[in-house]
Amino acid sequence: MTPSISRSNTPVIRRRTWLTLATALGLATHHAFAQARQLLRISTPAVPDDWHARMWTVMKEQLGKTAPGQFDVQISLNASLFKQGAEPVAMARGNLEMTTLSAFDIAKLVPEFSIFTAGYVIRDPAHLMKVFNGPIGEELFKRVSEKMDITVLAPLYYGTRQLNLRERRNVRTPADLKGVKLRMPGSKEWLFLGEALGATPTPLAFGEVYLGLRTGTIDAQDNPLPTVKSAKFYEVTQQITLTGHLVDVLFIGVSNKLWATLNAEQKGRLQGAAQAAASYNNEKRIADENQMVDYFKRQGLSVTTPDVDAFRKSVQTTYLQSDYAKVWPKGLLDRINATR
Ligand code: KDO
Repeated sequence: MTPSISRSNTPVIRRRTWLTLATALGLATHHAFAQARQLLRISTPAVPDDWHARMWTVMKEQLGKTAPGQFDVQISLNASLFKQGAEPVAMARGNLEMTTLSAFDIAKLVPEFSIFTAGYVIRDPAHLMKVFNGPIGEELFKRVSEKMDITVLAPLYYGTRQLNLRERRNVRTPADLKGVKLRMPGSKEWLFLGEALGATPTPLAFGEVYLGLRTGTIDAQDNPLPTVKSAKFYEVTQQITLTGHLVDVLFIGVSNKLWATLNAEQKGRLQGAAQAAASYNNEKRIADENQMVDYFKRQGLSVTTPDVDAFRKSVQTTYLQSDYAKVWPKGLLDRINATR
């Protein structure tokens, strides 16, 4: 067959061959590009409306701008990928790249971290950020990397934990919580905090708390107020008691398995995006926390203020007399207290 002649004088058959070749090349490049993207699977028990869930989208969007096409960020909320507390093991096995770790998760493997699981140690969000963004954080994150194979990219303020009771009760001091089945996440470090508050701690995963409160298998739970709102615990409780017992922190962590494969520029981009996510969370959460008491009152809950000094004294004494305090590095508590 004689090839027809195009206006450009290029034989159509040759043009088609070029087109096919170019398309194939394009596809191959696209494929290689897609393959080169670093898989970043994120798992968290956080509910979609909570700030530490939304912040992952902030991180993803920032990475999309600063490192386009380099990361494949997959966000799983509501503990739909790994159950609460199982994330560090999943990371060690190479099944997960990122999560938020609590001080309680870390204390299982880095015992000195239990200092941050003790009530009334960190004073407020500003104190928390100073402690973790300074030399204390640096030293402790080194230990986390060595012992857990996880690099901490950013600390974040999770909020100040308050008591939230299913039924109204006069709570002034820890003695008033005697016999109250207080739900705590399922590890001995968490249960100890519940005990130190004077209650009967009952382990339960975050995702089961709503039903536990509704059915009465638990009498109370503790969480920061923005989470009481976003997880809708206020629908199944009648009282909030402002114990303020734990100014809680979470850490955005990445597995060292992934971290080691990144070049310096990618590390910088990922750290920058994680820090932007943490700042977003902190800003939104603090603003939200300030309006929460009014919000819950409007929802018909009673919001009470106990004798916080009595709680502080009792919780601090319980911790200082416990085995936990025995592994706290000498002088660390004083250094934390002295951080301003
Ligand atoms: C909870 O289970 O009470 C807790 O607040 C513990 C935190 O460390 C963290 O795991 C949090 O749940 C989840 O992110 C859900 O908000």
